[in-house]
Amino acid sequence: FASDYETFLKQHHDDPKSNVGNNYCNQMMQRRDMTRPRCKEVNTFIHETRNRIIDVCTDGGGVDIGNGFRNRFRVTTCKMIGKSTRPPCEYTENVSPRNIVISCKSLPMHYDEGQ
Ligand code: T3P
Repeated sequence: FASDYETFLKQHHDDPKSNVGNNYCNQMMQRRDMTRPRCKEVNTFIHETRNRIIDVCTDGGGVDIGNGFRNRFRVTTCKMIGKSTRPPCEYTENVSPRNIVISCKSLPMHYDEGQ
């Protein structure tokens, strides 16, 4: 499952939060390859250490909710503006600590929203 983990990190891990100029989401979605061949509509970047993210997959690091583990992390969620997923795409960003859910196969694999 190592490659799923690498993909998870590429799409969802950015710590410390990169300083990429005036539009974080537009830059990061492109840099992390989520705007080709189509733009991904919603994607969250987690600004926490790898170890804290890996820890979420254990009972100590997150609350087991059956389909994954929940914890409160600092994140930036990027949302595509408009309906067309044809690049180039524009994104808005929402920055906050929020409850998120990560599903694991021993390592983090998949991002979900928490409540
Ligand atoms: P992935 O499986 O590549 O991690 O839920 C569908 C996809 O959208 C899934 O992608 C997770 C991603 N997503 C976010 O990253 N943040 C969000 O807030 C939501 C709702 C979805």
